[in-house]
Amino acid sequence: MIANEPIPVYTTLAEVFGSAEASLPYAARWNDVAKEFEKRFGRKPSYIARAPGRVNLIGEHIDYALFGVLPAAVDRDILIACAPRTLLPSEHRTEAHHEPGAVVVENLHPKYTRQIFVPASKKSASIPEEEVHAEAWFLDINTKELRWESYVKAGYYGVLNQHFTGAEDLPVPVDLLVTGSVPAGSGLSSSAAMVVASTLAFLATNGKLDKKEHILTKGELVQLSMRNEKRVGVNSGGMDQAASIMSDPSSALQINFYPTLAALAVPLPTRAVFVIANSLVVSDKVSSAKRCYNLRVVETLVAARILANSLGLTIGEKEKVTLREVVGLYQGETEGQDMGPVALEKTLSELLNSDKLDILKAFGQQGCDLGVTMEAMIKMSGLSKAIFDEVYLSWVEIEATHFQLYKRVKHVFSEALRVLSFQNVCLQGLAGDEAESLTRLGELMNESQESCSQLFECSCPELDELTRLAREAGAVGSRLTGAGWGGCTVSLVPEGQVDAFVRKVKETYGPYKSLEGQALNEVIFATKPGRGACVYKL
Ligand code: NG1
Repeated sequence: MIANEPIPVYTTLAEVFGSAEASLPYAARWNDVAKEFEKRFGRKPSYIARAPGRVNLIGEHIDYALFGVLPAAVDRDILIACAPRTLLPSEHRTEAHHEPGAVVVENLHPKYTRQIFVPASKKSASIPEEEVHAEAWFLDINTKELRWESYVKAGYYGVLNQHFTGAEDLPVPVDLLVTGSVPAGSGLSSSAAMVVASTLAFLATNGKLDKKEHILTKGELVQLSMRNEKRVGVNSGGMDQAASIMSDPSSALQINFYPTLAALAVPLPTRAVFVIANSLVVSDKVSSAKRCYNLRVVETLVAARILANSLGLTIGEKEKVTLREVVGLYQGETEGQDMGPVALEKTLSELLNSDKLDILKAFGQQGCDLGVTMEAMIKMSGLSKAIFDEVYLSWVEIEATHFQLYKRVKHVFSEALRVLSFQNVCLQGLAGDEAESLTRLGELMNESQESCSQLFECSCPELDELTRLAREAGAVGSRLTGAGWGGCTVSLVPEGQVDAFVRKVKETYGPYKSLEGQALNEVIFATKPGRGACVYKL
């Protein structure tokens, strides 16, 4: 089981990349960040934490409904060179960065300026009243606007609160230098890569990866990083952290979240090449969360309750039941049990092809284009307004006049089915005919794009256009990847046709016309599954 494997801590780059030869193209970048760390902080780094971005092949916006997804790590990543500083006795701590747990973080990219922050312990007077809760440590994270250091702080949060609960046990001050090659806001999950790398950097510098009595597993790091990332203000599912941590270069990763986190390597057809193309529309998930990402999380959760009620299932008043759990209860699955892919496929198809989802449409309305109002939604949920607010709105800010419950569930169920079909084609092949397999995988990707665009409304005109141009340029399938509303597309192109495909897209997609050379190569490139996160001990 991948989730039970330990977090790899390597001592050579050859181990990081599988062989000395494979490490060659990357060595200069790793050396540069180590040298630059020494120049800026006056000593060598003790560790370099690495976490990759990911491309999601199929299964969009269904991880937080607890359905399985199929991403793969890419070779673009975040590196954090880091070293602890000695914690001076209190009388010698003259500046903020001498305090226990103080962090000085710099970024090789000049756009991201140097930040210094000090975590406050619960007893400290500087913590705002409303933030004094069960946790031992507090870090001030701005959840209203996108700030680069928020992701560093998010990674630190869980490490502090999980590992430094005793009064005697204090975190060391740490210096960090970050460099990233995952384009930000592009749907390749630079955010999760930052959070995972940051979590690893703080664990390593505080000696928490060397503990003999408890070796941190990949599954535990996924759970910790998932909780950490939510601190930034986006109620994300666990796909990105799982892909960043558990990926393997030989295959894509089927990640299941229910009943527990589990990952399975899924080999891809040998002639399948996945090409990533950036729409050049930046998707700022934090600033748009209340109208986009977080709104979708709330819509799918409320829809799950309404559907459960209409199917006669019993759901506790304060339970935030997910769509996957509702499907399980409907099928007769008991707690902790997994009905398996065959039964899941059958149950999802039955629900989609029946009129059972009609309950989610607006009352007395023929079409469902308008969606339901907040008032109607509360009534449909069967909860009082007070309980509804507590369960569905107290932890998140959303902004909408109408809620599209029917369309969202149609997308989630059909997308979950497409993930199962995609895996089947990869695992079994279509009677050994690779061309036929590629065609089928491409169709599933195209259907996914249509569903994201029309039902989940997480595409945008540029993504629709870029996927269309990709199909015209020879892709057998093309879709947005990641949260959407901008960012990248992923296209499936048969091996041997990639160069012609890339050339054609470069010529036809409007926003690429002003780019040339390396800048153009940066926005469209072929990718293959990459390695998961690790720590390099220098
Ligand atoms: P990206 O593309 O990294 O923003 C987001 C979520 C995922 C998943 C996808 C949509 C985060 C960190 N990740 O991915 O969990 O829900 O959207 O499938 O928010």
